[in-house]
Amino acid sequence: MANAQPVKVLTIGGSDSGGAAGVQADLKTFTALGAYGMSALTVVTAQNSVEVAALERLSPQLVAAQIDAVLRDYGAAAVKTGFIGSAALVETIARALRPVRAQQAAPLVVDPVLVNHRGASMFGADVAQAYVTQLLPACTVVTPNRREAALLCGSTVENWPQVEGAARQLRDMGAANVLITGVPRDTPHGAQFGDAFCGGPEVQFLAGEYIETPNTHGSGDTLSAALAVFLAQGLSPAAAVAQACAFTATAIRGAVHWRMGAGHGPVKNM
Ligand code: PXL
Repeated sequence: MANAQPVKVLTIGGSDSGGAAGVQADLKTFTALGAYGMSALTVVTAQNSVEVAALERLSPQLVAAQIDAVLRDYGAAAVKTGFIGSAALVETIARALRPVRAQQAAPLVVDPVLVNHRGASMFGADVAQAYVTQLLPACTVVTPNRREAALLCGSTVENWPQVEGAARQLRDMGAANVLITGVPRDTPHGAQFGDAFCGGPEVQFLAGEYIETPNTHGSGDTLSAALAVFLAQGLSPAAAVAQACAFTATAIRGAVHWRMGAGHGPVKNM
């Protein structure tokens, strides 16, 4: 149909004034993939490609009010969470999402934003614990990188056997599907780089390519946003993950030589 109504997708996350990451990356990705984007902001950052200069949190009441307002009128065919940043807010969001999960069975993608781009933990252990108790049991797919998987599991996640163990553990914690991003794997043909997907007993290695570029700011947001769109469009989790990984690789490749700011620039997700 030429003018079919788009699927409606809600992102719950932070504003990046630089437009590379957070809700801005999500909304660009939604539009690029033909979805109708809606947003509930958790924090506002003053940020560019070099630094986060300031950050202000919105009240749990205002975050819940945004989610409620969107869901009771528009509804959502899928929801993703990004930057949340406090245990109380994780709980607020889990509670606010209960109706859409129960009544509309909307898929939920949880991108557990716990570390900065250098891999350093940004919050106390209570935030990771809140994800484990409140959001993992409700989610369709959780998309941690290796460091985030380690914080959620309370273990080291460096090599492939540890990645496999963490993926299974996250499923045991209640996540229906797990995608651990940016993982290494030794093969008879040498070291490979990719992602690990687990939607059942087996953990699958999804081979990718390591693309050398400073412009990866927002790549994780882009991946989880694309995943939410493909789930909203009715793809299975495994198919949606494959399509989202392909979209993200194309977005990173498309911006390899950009020089948008002086630091870590955006990916081409629009
Ligand atoms: O990419 C993770 C992320 C999510 N949300 C916000 C961010 C970032 C990283 O910069 O600023 C608001």
